[in-house]
Amino acid sequence: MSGAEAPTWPEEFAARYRAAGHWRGETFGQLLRDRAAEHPDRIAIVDPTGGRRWTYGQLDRRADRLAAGLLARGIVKGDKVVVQLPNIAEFFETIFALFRIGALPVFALPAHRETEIRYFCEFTEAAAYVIPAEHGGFDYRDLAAKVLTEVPALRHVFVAAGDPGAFEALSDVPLDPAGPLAVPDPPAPGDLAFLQLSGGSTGVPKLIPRTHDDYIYSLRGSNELCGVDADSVYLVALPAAHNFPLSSPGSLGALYAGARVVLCPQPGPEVAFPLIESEGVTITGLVPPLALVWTEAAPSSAYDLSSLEVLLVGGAKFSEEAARRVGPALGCTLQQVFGMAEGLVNYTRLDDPAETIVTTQGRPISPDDEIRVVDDEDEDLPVGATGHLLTRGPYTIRGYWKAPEHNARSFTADGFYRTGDVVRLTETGHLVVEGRAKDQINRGGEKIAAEEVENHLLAHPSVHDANVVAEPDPYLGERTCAYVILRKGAEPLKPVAVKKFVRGRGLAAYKVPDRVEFVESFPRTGVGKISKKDLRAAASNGPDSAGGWSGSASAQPDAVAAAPPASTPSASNPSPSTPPAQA
Ligand code: OOB
Repeated sequence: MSGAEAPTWPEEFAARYRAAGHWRGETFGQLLRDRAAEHPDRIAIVDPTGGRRWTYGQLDRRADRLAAGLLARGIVKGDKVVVQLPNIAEFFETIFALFRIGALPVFALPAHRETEIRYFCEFTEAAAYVIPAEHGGFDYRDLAAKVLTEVPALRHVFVAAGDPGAFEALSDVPLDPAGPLAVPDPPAPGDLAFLQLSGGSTGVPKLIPRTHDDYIYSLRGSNELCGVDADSVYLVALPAAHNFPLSSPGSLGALYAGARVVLCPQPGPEVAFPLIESEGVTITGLVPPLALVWTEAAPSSAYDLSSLEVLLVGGAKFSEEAARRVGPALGCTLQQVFGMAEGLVNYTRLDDPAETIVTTQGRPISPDDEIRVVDDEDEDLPVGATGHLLTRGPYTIRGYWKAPEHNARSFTADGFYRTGDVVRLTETGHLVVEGRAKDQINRGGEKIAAEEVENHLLAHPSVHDANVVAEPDPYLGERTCAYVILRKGAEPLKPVAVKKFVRGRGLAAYKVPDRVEFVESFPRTGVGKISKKDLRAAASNGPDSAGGWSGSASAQPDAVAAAPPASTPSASNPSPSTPPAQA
């Protein structure tokens, strides 16, 4: 069952998924070729920056020319290329060129910084890194220059937009292949197409290997359930590389259908609403905080939003009250989506009763998605009971990329993925997300692994121990609170200094704790483990409510005189994985 780099589906399952017509032997390179042949002059990509509109024929041709140029630079099948691009047309030119070659995009987000990018480049032994010159006031060329000195194996940096500075402009790479592009060894449908990032709950993000066949099946299934066809216009409001706007049904679903993809440089109403009006956008996807903002802005907006038929909301739990407001405010159908980059995606159906749409997170795409709701001992629970969600199916991975130890924990012996989500199944087969068992903060759809941030806090010379938990936030749903125990005798620290330290470690800004609280000790469970549950309860009671456990019988002093060095395991991190910064 185990491939060299990642476990894959056992042949009996693969055969079943093929026989059912889920896996149809398609590849991304070929699907764009087919759409371009069917309707070369239809618009595929609208990029309002620079007023660009590429037809299917043009996108196909651009992908071919870039692929030829990349091949000439020595980028070959199986190579990894870290792609960190905002919502610009070159994102699609780049990934389709790589798909054609069989090189694998590694989907970084624009928010990622030195720590994450260095780790992706090192861990995947990336051959190239594709960036914009600048975006959101940040200079990616400086970041690339740092990463290049630290990761000598990285051979190329390509700048896809703006002044390339010391690097090569992506626009200088394309070559005119003599005749149709000849790829020496084109990818097969069962080959890996790309590596997606997991939200993660461990010290470093895990990479998710997705194949052409499995991902394209999820696109086809999503299109069907979301009503996407050749006349649809999909607005990419969230970062293009994230799994939700990429595939649920997302830009790739839209391209699969021969529809139009409109790139939104910013997700706020002031930028998105004019685009909805001018491009006749029919469908888009948002995380809950943005859906709230759109819902509030729409009734008084001067823009005509009547083309919008479907608003998908997911990535984090959408409250029932907020869900009820979407239809009246935006005049469209709400579709809740509960998905994960590892695979399984659930949608409420467009024709579900209104109550189902506002109170559940949908049901799986595929009749072959297997869902189990289990207790702590992996025993199946009856319908209606709340438990851990396990899943297996035709587009859910069987293991992370190069992570055998982690895979042994995250997957059951018979291949079910342990999602870390706590759910309840309704009589109609819909899922209701009730909570989370994984040690993660879901900050308005952005996932933060507590352990990753804890490891960075532990690297501070004055920090003896640290625990990071979620606290409720009216807008984001959750934000992060870090509880920190200082070393005995250490200079007192201010919360702002701790945040600055974490930011200075080169982390994406959304991972920097929103609140830092200094405590003398951590609450303990009956068996003496640190109780994150109690920390979460304290965090939700607001500032200065922590520490109530200090005098309790189960409390033990945590700050010891002879504190261990910052990188050694501590009480809350018995075996912290090496943070990317120290990798
Ligand atoms: C999407 O993908 P990821 O990989 O960033 O995060 C997956 C996790 C889920 O395991 C769950 O914990 C949470 O995000 N989540 C939701 C949710 N949708 C995702 N929790 C509650 N309610 C929801 N509706 O976030 C993602 C991928 C594809 C489509 C949509 C979202």
